[in-house]
Amino acid sequence: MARFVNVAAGQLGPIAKSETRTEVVARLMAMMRRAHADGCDLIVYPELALTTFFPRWYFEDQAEIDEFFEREMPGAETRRLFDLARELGIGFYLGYAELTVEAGIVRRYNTSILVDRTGAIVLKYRKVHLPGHAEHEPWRKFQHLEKRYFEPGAGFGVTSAFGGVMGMAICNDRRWSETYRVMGLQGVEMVLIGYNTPVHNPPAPEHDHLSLFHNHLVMQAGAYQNGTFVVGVAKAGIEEGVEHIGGSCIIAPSGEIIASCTTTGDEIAIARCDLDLCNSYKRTTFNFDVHRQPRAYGMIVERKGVTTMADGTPVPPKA
Ligand code: CDV
Repeated sequence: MARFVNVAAGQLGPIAKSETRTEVVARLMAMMRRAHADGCDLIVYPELALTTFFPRWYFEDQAEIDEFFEREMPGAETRRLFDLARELGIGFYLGYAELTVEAGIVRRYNTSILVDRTGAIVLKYRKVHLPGHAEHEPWRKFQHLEKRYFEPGAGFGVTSAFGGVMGMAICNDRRWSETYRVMGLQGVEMVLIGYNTPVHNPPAPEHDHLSLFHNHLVMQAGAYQNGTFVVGVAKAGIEEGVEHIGGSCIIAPSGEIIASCTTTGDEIAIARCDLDLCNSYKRTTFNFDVHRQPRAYGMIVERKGVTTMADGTPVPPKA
């Protein structure tokens, strides 16, 4: 019997710094209603979907930073989204900034949750690949201070939900093949990814014209090489003066884009995903049990990086 998941990529246009959680949640709810009316089982929202993308600013006052964080999920303003999901019988992926206290220590993560049709959180993920920098760098047109405001999460879990094996990642994670492979090794069938990607990359402006191409390249490769659907969802448009790519899309295990948003505003793109399609890749070209050679891959976990000299010569790190 075929296993279908009707999924919506719930792209958001910009969120102003002055916009309240209540206003943003109303936008999310409007898209959830639309997705439900179109027969969806699941809607995927972007990374940090409840606020503006605040790591673009350097704040000295921790209290000001903490205004962007959620202390509970659901909380007072987000409960309505969970209630609506339960009422409509639709699930969702939501990215947000999480503040939690573990053994008396305050921790801050860039987090996503997967909520099922009953409104229950069935999986939580904390972003592993935090991009950017930790110190104020005034030479940039805008900051990217994720390394200052968050600590990295521990890994990539999956869960059985919506009739398949579901996994999550957040933004920069999508550029790393390890992200998909760790979930691929757990049999993932649909990877949900929210992102905020400025068109301009201050350390490498020569790549700016390729930002949409790279967005699709990495997600399409991750889907194909692991025989999984990938749903990539942007917060798009010009937010607080910074232009972000859109390009939200749903990708089949073939690596083909099967649905995509065409604007940089609030928009949903929908696809009917047959999860059994994953098997035609997982049982042939990418049958990991038959074809992988882990004995040849040790360096992937043993070595973190390599320094390349100006003339291209690689210098391995000291032991
Ligand atoms: N929010 C992100 O993780 N953004 C990163 C870049 C642009 C710093 C990304 O990989 O899209």
